Amino acid sequence: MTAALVKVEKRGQVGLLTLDRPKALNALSNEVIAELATALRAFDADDGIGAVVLTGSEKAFAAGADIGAMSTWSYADVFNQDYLGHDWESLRRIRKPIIAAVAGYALGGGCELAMLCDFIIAAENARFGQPEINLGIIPGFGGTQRLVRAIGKSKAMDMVLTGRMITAAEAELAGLVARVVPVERVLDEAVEAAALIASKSIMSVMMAKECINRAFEMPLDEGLLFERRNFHALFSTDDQKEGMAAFVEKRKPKFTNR
Ligand code: DAK
Repeated sequence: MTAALVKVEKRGQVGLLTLDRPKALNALSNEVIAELATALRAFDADDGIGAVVLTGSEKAFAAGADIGAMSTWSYADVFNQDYLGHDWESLRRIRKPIIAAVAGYALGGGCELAMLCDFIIAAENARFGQPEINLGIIPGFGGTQRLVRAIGKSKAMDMVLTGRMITAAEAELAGLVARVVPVERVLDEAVEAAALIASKSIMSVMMAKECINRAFEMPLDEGLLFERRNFHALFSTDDQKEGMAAFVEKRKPKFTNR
């Protein structure tokens, strides 16, 4: 049996996934993405898990898709096998929040994977980049789309066209990452944030995630209506009654996710 490329752990109500292919700086082979997709789907279906943290090593979150594997492929090879299509696409369907805890390199598909997560907590040594241009290709999983939405056209053009890396400090200033912390804190910070999220009502958490993601897809008018309908819907839940009763009674809420 081959060793797992993604370590799967539970810390209370937090699912923790660690990319574990150190010799290739966590390069995202088909096998890594398939394991990641399987583990995320399992956490998504697990009632005991409220949020997920995805991390790598201190040196690399992930240095991109596997260049060795890609190097000899033709257009027909990648098109016919829908290279990285199915499993990568399925990562977008996860309903529970995913926090990326990024230390070291997050390059190419690694940067795209971090951006696919709901937010990024970066270590001070994190480096983000879309260096595909140096390989004669372009980003293939959202680098030309999510990056623009995250940091705007000018900075996205700079990163994608020059292939240069940006520091954690630059990434925070640009709005790509939510927080920057010392490298030894990054995992704990992300797990604590995930535990805090997991302590809320999962229904409101998942609806909030859906609403925010819809902001990228919909005109404002439709997005506001989508938000309002979800807001209305939450008044049918036990957790809304419990959350508000607890506030009025000055106690902590006990959510049941119903
Ligand atoms: N793939 C395979 N192996 C990699 C790798 C990668 N992306 N990055 C690093 N490695 C391997 C190196 O080959 C080396 O292996 P050995 O020689 O020891 O066997 C080992 O990791 C350590 O790397 P270095 O010796 O280079 O370490 P350094 O500290 O000197 O440099 C570095 C670190 C991260 C700056 C450097 O390794 C580097 O530039 N790596 C390549 C970064 C890169 O260009 N990434 C973009 C790849 S293209 C799609 C989804 C995703 C994508 C496309 C489509 N669809 C859904 C359609 C994504 C594409 C990409 O990511």
